[in-house]
Amino acid sequence: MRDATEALIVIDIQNDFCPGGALAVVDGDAIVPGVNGLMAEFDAVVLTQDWHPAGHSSFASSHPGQDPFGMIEMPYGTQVLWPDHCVQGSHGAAFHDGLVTDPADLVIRKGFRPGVDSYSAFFENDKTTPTGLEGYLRTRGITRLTMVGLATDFCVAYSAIDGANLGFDVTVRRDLCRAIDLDGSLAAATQQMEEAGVTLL
Ligand code: VGL
Ligand code: ZN
Repeated sequence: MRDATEALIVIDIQNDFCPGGALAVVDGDAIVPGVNGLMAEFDAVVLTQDWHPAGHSSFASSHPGQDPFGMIEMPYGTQVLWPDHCVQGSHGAAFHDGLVTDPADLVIRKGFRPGVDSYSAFFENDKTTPTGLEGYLRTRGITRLTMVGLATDFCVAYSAIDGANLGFDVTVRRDLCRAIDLDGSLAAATQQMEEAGVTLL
């Protein structure tokens, strides 16, 4: 059988990132039909799922006196504090109902360690703890990645930059992503993706 070479990486299309969810991204659900339609064009489809234990250290509620969207210093660097979201097993952590999941070869969960957040599909926010996705892709002979999903300026951007730095040929379909855009985070993430050599379509 021909080796797979090109994977579609579908980032965090979960209820909590869609309208009505705990950390809703404006129009987050609007990308679902387009993402579904793209799956058949790829040798491999990987879904990522933000998957936090209750009381996760990225939740503002875990830090007395802190509000969502504030910042704190963690041992691994500055961390944005989020509303409680994508708690393991909750409806919010489930994939959006309209997302077709049967074609996925792999679902990679991230953010399950209580003390460290994980935006990227490749590394946790300490930038050293791997999720295992790199090994999966390499052992399947995959060299090219197309990324879509939520949110453009956090999990998509971190995944795209790490992928490019690992030597994958990475394209982000911005029409099939939506952003949180916290204090200019979308512009900053766009610039960092460009600098990392990510192709932005
Ligand atoms: C995400 C913030 C917190 C994302 C996940 O999927 O972009 N953002 N957890
Ligand atoms: Zn999260």
